[in-house]
Formats: sequence, C-alpha cells, structure tokens
Amino acid sequence: MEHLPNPIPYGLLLVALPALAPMAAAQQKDAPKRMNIIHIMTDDHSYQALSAYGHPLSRQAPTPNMDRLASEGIRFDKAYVENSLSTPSRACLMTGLYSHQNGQRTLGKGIDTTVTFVSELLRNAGYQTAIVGKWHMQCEPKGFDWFYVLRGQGEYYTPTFKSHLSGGEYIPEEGYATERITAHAIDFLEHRDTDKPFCLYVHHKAPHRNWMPSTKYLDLYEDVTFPIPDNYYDTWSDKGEAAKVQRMTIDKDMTLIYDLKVEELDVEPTGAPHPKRALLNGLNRMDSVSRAKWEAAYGPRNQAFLESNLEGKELLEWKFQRYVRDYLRCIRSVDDSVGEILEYLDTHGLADNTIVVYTSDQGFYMGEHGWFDKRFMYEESFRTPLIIRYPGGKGGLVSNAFVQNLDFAPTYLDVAGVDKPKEMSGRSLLPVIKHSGKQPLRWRKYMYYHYYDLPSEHNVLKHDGVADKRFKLIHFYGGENVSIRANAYCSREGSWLHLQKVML
Ligand code: SGN
Ligand code: CA
Repeated sequence: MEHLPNPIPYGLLLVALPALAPMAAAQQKDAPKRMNIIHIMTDDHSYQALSAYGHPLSRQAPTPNMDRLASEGIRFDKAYVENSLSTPSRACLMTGLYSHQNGQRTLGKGIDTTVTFVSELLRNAGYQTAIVGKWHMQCEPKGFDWFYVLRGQGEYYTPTFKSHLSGGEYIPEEGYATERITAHAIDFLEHRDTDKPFCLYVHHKAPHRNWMPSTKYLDLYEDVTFPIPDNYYDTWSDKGEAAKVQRMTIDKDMTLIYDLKVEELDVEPTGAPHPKRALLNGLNRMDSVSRAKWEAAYGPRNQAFLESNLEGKELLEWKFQRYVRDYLRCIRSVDDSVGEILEYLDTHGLADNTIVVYTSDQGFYMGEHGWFDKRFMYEESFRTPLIIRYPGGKGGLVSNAFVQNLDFAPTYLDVAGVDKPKEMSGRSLLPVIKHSGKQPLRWRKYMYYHYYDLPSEHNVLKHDGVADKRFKLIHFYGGENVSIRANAYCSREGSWLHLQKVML
C-alpha cells in the first residue's frame, strides 16, 4: 500500500510546483492502469443455494455462471457479516464500519450521513463510480457519478428506479427487476468514461421475500423435489428463549397468499383474513401478458393444492417445496445476470483488468430449524457466500480465510491505491487473494457480530457475539420478559476502538 510522502515545506512547494507538474503528468501516463471493480451483491442469497458450495439443495438447481466465477477465482468458505440484515449490511459495505460506528443498526433510519462513503473516496481517487439496483438506505446515494436505484426494498415486476438523471423521481420500468438491473449495469459499462477506472456495484433485489420469479422460469424445477433439511421439524425444545420466541417459521409465519402465492385464498386456514396480502405479492404490477403466463403456471398448481386439503407433515413439506422452488427460480435469473456481465467483460477486453466480487448482503435459512429469513448469528444467516475473481490469479481455489463484510471497503481502497481511513477495522483482502486464498499470518482470530432490530418482524432477540473459526459466544438480550430499551446495550459509543484491538 502506498504511503503519503513527508510534507514539503510551503516555500519550497511554491518554487518547485511548476517544475513538478510535467513530472506528475509523466508519472500518471506511465503508471500501471488501476484495476476496475465490480461488486455483485444479491439480497438474501444463501450459500446453500449456490452450487459452487456443493450443498445438496443447489446440486439440483445449479448456478453455472457463479460456478464459472469460482472456477476462475476463489471461493471463500468462512465469509461473514457483522449484522445480518440488509440496511446495516449495506451501510457496512459503503462505510467499512460496524453498525455502531455508522449508526445503521436496524432496518429503518440510522445512517450517519456525515461519515465518508467508500464511493466518495474512490471517486476522489479518480474512479468513475456507479451503483444499480437495491440501495435500501434512508439517504441519497453518496459518491456516485451514475446510479439507478430501486425504491426501498424494490419491486420484482415493473420496478421503479430513481437515477442520476431522474431529478429525484422514481420512474417505473417495464420488466423484471433482475433483468432491468442487469440492463442498467451493462448500460453503464457501455457508456462509462473509458479514461477512468470504474467501480460498479450491481445490487439485486432477488432473491428477497416474497420470491417472485421471472415469467421465463415459472415452470423451472416444478418436477424437482428438493431435499428437506434433517432439522426441518425442530421444536427447539433443547434451545434457549431466542429460538423459541422467533417468528420466522415456514409452518406458521409464511402466509399462503403472500409468500406461497396461493392467490385463490383470501383467508388463512385459521380463518384470519388477509385482504391486502394478494396485492402485496406484486402480481398486480405485472402486464397482462405476464399475468396470463403466471395464471397458466400457478393456477392449476394452486387448484390441485387446494383440492388436496393437505394437513400436518404433508402441508409443511408442500410449503417447503413451494418456497424453495420460487427462491431458486429467482436465483436462476441472478445467475443469468452474472453470466451476462462476465460475457460483457470478455467481449470488451475488460476481464483482464477487472476484479469481480460476488456476494450477498447476508445468509438465509432454507428450512433449517423450520425457518426462513436470517438475523441470527447462527451459521446459516451469519455466513454469506463470497467468490472473488482476480485477474491473473489462479482459479478453482477455496479459501478458509476468516473474512467479514467490513473487509470490502478496505479491499476496494487497496485496489485503487488509497490508504484506508484508520476508523475502518476491516482488512484488505488483496494479500489473501494474491496468496491463493491463504490467510496471512497476522490476521483476525475473532470476529464481532451485533443484531439490534427488535421490536420488529420475525421477533429475533437482540444479540451480540464473538466468533472464531470454530465457536461462537452469543449473548441474547432484550427478551420478552425484559423491557426493551432501544439499543441501550450498545450505547457505549467509542468502545469499538477497544474492540478493534481485541479483534486484530
Ligand atoms: C421485509 C420482509 C421480512 C424481512 C425484512 C428484512 N417482510 O420486511 O421478511 O426480514 O424485509 O429483509 S415482507 O413482508 O415485506 O416481505 S432485508 O433483506 O431487507 O434485511
Ligand atoms: Ca437481505
């Protein structure tokens, strides 16, 4: 990493400047071209559903383009987040800071906009910066020359985008979110400033709840029976309060009409009405042709399901299959998107000078313990898929380096030759990448995690914890019987400095 030279005395600077100018220009000309960066991030993509990771689920729903990236790069098996929720994870990506440093602890408000974003640092260093897709922070995109971002969580069909050109307005676009986001990414690559290196963030909405596939893939996997996890029927009798009070079960917390798309029902089997859920699932955002395709695919399936009057274990297994099929259909479109971007790099001479990163904003439950969603510091949600292809590097490598989403900002700054601000406690991954995925000797042994979003949907208790590569020590607090003082536990601002010392 470069270091700033010692300051030149002011008087000398005045005299020396004219002489230095041509030298600086010459240096610029001869300087090696800095690498471009593409950060592709999905929303809620579990490592179980990315076939390069080899999980039984993904073996039946392969992701060939993501696997290509892994075969040409490094698959990270010990990659984690610091707070398993979208907005905090994105804030961490943009600032390189823990939630308690950047203020974004929960899904809603929070981000401290006075904090410098990595996009600003990259732009100042001469990069052209762009972001497309899910932004999901309650502040404007900061430090971007070019952006097309979704509103809030975004919509699967006819998604609305705000752009650097739209004057603050959200404009609906015909089509499917994953495909529209890819089109905007390619459009940026086509029209970028070729005199500058670029950093492009491609942030998909998929496969976020409620898992609405492209009309291309409505029939995909319909004949496949996916493997049900052994612990799908967990009753949590041997577990603590947090596992018992959560509300993220496929059994009770998924609704037929919204999550599982059984449109004909306007009441749950319990008799509870769900009048608005049908509209919420986004079918009303489809054009008539797409809607007709949808009806043709799901109509007969739903009819058969309703007539079969499933109960108990059979019903639970039907729910699992419907959930997982829709989720994996969404992933298929994301995989196509990765393929399109790689193809663009190949055909435009960019593959040799672009680092490509594929990851998710966190992990996700695919029925383990009977759950969907994330939030917990347990492995399925704490861990996130991560693949990095570095030009000139070997392919097909597997890394067990202990890495966290705090490391993205330092990595991209390192690629750009910019010194990391001291408050960022993550580490550049370039030393790991350049040594074939090997964890350097002096590296973090422990990592810190903190989840704060309670009260909220899914009722996961607040908790923080420390993990090493084998064990986790998790501390739940703010339980049902304890009065919940919003984020009281973490009001010890400034304590990160101490933590940083302990971690590294
Ligand atoms: C929505 C979902 C939740 C999900 C959060 C956070 N409900 O609120 O199931 O946990 O997003 O997801 S929904 O009824 O609106 O689909 S995150 O990925 O943004 O963190
Ligand atoms: Ca997410």
